[in-house]
Amino acid sequence: MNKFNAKVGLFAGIALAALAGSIANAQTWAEQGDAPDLLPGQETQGAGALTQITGTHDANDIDLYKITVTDPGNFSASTVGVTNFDTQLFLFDSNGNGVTHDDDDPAGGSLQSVITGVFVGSPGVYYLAISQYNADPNSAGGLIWANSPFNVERAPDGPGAGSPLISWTTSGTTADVYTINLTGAGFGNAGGYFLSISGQCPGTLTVSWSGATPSATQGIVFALNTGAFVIPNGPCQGTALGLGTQGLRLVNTIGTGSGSGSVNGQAGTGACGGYLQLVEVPSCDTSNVAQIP
Ligand SMILES: [Ca+2]
Ligand SMILES: [Ca+2]
Ligand SMILES: [Ca+2]
Repeated sequence: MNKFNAKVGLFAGIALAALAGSIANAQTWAEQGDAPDLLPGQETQGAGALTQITGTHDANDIDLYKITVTDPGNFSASTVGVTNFDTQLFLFDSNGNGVTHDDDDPAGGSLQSVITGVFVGSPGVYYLAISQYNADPNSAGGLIWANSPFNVERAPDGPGAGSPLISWTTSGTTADVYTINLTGAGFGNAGGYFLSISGQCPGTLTVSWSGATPSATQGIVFALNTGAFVIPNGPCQGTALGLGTQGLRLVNTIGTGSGSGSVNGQAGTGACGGYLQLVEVPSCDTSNVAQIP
């Protein structure tokens, strides 16, 4: 990214603070109280990648979390090896329509669950539900997914497949604790502000964004590592990034246009494998963190 025309001022605090020590990551979300069974669920809150959710099922409990899928090609949610009971995982879109579901591990034959981005069309806000077998989601049309086959990740295939979540079946499930491991995911409070990077490194990269506030200003911030850097001053003082301090710098400030758009830049070898994140002013919303190819 060293040929991007760096600008200072609006985010000048970042350069100063790059000298400060790194700040611990907070990439796990622990259930607060009881996550709701239905939308709007419980919003996971933090910066950077969301790598794990931990929680507790009460008897007959369902827990639904608002997350973001930042990288559909690498998205996964899994309870295999980290949860003991017979789990089910379900992913719903921002309107509560079913996206993907698994009951029992398609690969290993265990009773825990794995879902991927295979049916996730685009990055954005999604709702991840964990239930204990055999509590299943209903829409106005009935079951959103058929009860079986168990060992197959499936898009909605039940009689209620075309309508959003409104209720769950109950079947006398018992209290237990769970852990869900995630990849390609971010926290729910990241909203719909997304960054993606295409192209080659070294070479020409295209940085694309969507879901920004129209006509706002955004900074493109680079770092060699992910982390939880907090902007120390300036208009976004206190905003936590998903970036660490290695090589941290503002590479450009640009408009958001209509809220989506793209910009090209030349990336040198020193930028390859690094990370970019967008910060919008004046809202100080942050995008997901994307890795340079
Ligand atoms: Ca719960
Ligand atoms: Ca619940
Ligand atoms: Ca299961």
